[in-house]
Amino acid sequence: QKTIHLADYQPFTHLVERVELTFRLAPGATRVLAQLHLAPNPARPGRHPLRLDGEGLRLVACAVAGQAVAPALDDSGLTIAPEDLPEGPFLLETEVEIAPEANTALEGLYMSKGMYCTQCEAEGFRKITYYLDRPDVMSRFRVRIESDLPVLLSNGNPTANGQGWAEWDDPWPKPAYLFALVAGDLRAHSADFTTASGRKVALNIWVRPGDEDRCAYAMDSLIRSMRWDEEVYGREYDLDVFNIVAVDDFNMGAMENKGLNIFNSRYVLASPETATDDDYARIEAIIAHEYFHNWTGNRITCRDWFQLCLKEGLTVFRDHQFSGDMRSAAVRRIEEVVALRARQFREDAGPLAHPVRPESFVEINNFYTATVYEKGSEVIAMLKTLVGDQGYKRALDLYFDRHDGDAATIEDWLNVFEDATGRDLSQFKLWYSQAGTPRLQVAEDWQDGVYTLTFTQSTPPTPGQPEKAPRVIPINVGLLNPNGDEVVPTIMLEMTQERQSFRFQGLAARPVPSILRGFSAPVVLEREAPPEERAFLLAHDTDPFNKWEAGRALAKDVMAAMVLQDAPPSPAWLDAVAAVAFDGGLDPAFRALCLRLPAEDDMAQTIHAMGRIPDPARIHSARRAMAGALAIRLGEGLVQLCRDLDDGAEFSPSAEQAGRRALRLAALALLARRDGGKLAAEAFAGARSMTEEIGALAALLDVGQGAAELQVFADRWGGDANVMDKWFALQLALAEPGEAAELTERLTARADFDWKNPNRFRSVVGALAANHAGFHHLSGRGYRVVADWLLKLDPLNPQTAARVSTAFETWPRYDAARRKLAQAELERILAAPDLSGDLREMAGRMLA
Ligand code: DPP
Ligand code: ZN
Repeated sequence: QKTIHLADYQPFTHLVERVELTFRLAPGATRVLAQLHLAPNPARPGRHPLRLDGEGLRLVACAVAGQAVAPALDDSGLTIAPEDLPEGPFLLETEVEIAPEANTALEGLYMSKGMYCTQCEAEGFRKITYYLDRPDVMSRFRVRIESDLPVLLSNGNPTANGQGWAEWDDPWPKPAYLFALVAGDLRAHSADFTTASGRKVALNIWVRPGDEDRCAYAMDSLIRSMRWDEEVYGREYDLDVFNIVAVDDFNMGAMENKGLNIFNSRYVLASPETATDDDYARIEAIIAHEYFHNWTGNRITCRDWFQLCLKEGLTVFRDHQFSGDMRSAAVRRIEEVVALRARQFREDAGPLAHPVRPESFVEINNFYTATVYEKGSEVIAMLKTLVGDQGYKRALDLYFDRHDGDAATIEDWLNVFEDATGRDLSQFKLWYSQAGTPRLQVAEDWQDGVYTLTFTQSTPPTPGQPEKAPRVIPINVGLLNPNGDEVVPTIMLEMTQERQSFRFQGLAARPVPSILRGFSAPVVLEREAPPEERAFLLAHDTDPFNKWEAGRALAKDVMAAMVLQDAPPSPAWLDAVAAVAFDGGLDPAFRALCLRLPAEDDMAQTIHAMGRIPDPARIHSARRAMAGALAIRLGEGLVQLCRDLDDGAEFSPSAEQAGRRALRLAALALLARRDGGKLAAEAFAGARSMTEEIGALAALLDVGQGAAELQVFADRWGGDANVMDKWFALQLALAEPGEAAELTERLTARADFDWKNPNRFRSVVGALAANHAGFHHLSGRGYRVVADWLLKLDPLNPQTAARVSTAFETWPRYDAARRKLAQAELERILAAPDLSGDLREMAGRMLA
């Protein structure tokens, strides 16, 4: 396996001026004819051989300037010697044969339930034809598809079609990873959109027959995304058509191919009966994300894969902004941070930690990570906080102006901020090169009316980076009077040193600080505070994120004391939660978030950061006990809450209604601990939406009930794979620690456990891995079952196997017995014959 280094970047020897592709589709033997109009790249003077990437292709013919040539072939491509190449521009023609029906890796051209589709990011195009498969090689593509299937799609605009063929022309130069082709018996849900400058765009969402009536929400999200990008970023769509295709077998969430986005069907299809409120929110966010890539990713792409965060961090940031504008910004921010801590902080604290812009990799597919995406987005959020809204707007305008049509780098990105704002960002750039989550300690001082906050930053060592330099950290702070009034509204403190003090004068009394408002930097705030202060902020903070955060910190303090000191659930915490739960003046969605207890894995991460060894079984019991105590403390009020929130209104996926449902279901889950699930069973029977159906079922399973309801659910939804994925995942999420592995074995033995489908694999094997106490059960069975399935999937679909393997990344935090068991499984994986490069890299890094 070869390691690729950022420092080794060189422009390619040749340029591609134009590409013409013809596809003669057949499941077992598709022919791909390629005409590449090539020219030597002036940036690489001298005569060079032509090296093209290609994997799993059968070369049928190859000609240069009309003359047949015999290139040197190997496993990863072909080489044509300089003496076989003309000196100036020339035409290279190749014909290859591939077998889409045999493609189980779901990269390149493959088949899903009778339809052809492609996935080329990052390096899938080389499985379709010989090409210069790297993002800085951009070209215009014309495509002809020949097939008897009724719908034939590719990038760009349709130019001509007839019986059994269609032609497409994409006027925008693009790298091969944005190429797409779809052929199938599909139906469209259509609409149109007129851009700000009056261009009329045909919008289609293509699905299998029967699914047309589940596309309305995705279409609505698309139209709102298109409008929003015009209004907020001044970016218009640039083709006559925008197509989205839903496919059931897909490794990722979705893919932003130019003019032809391809989506995992679970992020397109929605109806009230089949999609939860969370599904609706995700569909909205992912539709927006892929659409926004049209400018941040496609019009401006990445020079090389090390720059992946250039498009992903920015596009995640943009989809966060969009969701915040469409829904409650405060609630969205809290959910973003919950996800960031659960996935990115976890990654940053373990053996897979890497910088937002990595400097080397073996398999690029392994770097589509929470760090590149989510931390990449947080870095941009900080940049915006530092330069202000106006500075950000000027920088982005300059970015689009200066780099439209480019394959750009993080240096280009930071330069536009420096040029637009006059700021020196050399220290800020450390956020792109240093891995690890900074810890921020706070000391306070109050003397003679002067209040001083002193911060100290440090970042633990990460693989290959023992020492870290201090970073720029924007710390948003507000101060409250002891009576609850805000005396200093949010201001940004810009920390640049390892240790730094900030003074506040003219205060009448010692204030209570609200630090890191809005989660203004992706750091761990290490500040011990008495429970009274946390409860005070939960009651009075004007910053909604920090208000929630105070309750979260209090809950974590309580859980840690229960786990480490056998303490009972603290009455102060119970009272504080009760006050929020029943405060009708607060947004129901916010109240629901405050009722959610910290996840077990998150708690293990926190206990580990305290220098202690987390015990998954104890954490699990403590969390249960907290829920039980809360159910008792909230008492009959919960029944009233459920009643008040059930207003019988007609279903709408609005954030407002979703918030009411979330609070009602949170109350229902607590009530189940008091009444054995009586009300939850009624709610299940009377459910009018998937949110209620799955929420009530979860409440039942959580108290050991629900067997009959599980059966009802399976009978009702057995024909709907996306809904059944929920059925599989929910049981595993709520399985008792000692039973999770065995349940997995039972579920994987079912005929409908279609393990080659990535969604189903993740819903079962991924769900076991996400059951913290079950996966880390001391029997070692959780580790073993997951490892067995990774080894089984790897030969067919290395990308998904490698992704799910990150379940093991936390092994170093546990006790010696668990570490030994987990290590043994990773070693067993590494020793497997014919292991994929993807999984080998992951297992190797986790053991290093
Ligand atoms: N399709 C993936 C995404 O949009 C990779 N680009 O993030
Ligand atoms: Zn993306």
